[in-house]
Amino acid sequence: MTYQYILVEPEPPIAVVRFNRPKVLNALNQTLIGEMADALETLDRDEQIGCIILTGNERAFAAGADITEMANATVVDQMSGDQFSRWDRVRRIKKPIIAAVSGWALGGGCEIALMCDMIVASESARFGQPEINIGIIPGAGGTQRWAQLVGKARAMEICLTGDPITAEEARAWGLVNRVVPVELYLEEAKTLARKIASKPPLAVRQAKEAVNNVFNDYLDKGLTFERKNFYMLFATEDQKEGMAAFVEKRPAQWKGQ
Ligand code: CO8
Repeated sequence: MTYQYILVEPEPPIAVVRFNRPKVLNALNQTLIGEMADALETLDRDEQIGCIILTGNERAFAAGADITEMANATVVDQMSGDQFSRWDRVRRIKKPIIAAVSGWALGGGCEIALMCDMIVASESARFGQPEINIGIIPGAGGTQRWAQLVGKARAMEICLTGDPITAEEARAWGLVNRVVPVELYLEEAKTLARKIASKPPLAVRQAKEAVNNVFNDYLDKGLTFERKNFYMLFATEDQKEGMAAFVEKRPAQWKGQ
């Protein structure tokens, strides 16, 4: 499997899918999201693979959606692009996915980590939803999954301040399974993945599906609601200003327009 923005490293019975845009901290462009969905679906069909790891590099898991790609998008571009159909494909993967996170997991990057079934973090990992700082909100499930996983007060703070939390805070909040030194996080994720891959595959699949069932009804409605609000913000001047300010490396001037 050869892709432009990800690397796929099969190590049966596990496989590692690695985001590979290091110069922009693995910012998620549309092509990368499509490649991730393709690779995960291919591995999901591969009988040799029992568990999948999604990772980035030590400095960044992924610093969010590619702001340069989104900066000039209109509501019509957002709606007609139907980008979330690619994200939905990740939700349908039947094999367990472990996020091995070091450095920044922000915006859409954090949302990918939260879509995974478990998270192993390095001590340097930082989780957050900084969309508010560029005039938008999370669009790939952040408002819904944070609220479900850590409660309303913490979800509000994450989404309204944009401030990230540390790996240790994420562990204390129940978001992360393990926190280990940076040189060990990928190996720790592989050990966990190999353990799961050694279990009976059909029982593993049914267990994942059953746990996710707790969240599914609420998520289906919540994701639709969040997407509408996300799209709507692309009609505002504050979204254009917020993203232009990021690209031009200056503070944004909000107008409430
Ligand atoms: N998009 C595009 N480029 C990025 C992004 C990004 N999200 N993040 C970092 N980069 C680029 C920088 O522009 C910089 O490029 P250059 O070297 O050409 O100037 C390079 O990566 C390195 O970044 P910094 O120099 O900024 O590195 P620092 O260590 O100083 O700062 C930070 C690291 C704090 C992570 C900083 O880069 C930052 O704030 N990045 C943006 C974080 C952010 O706002 N993420 C949310 C994006 S919006 C989003 O994810 C919405 C998801 C909606 C659903 C999905 C739809 C597709």
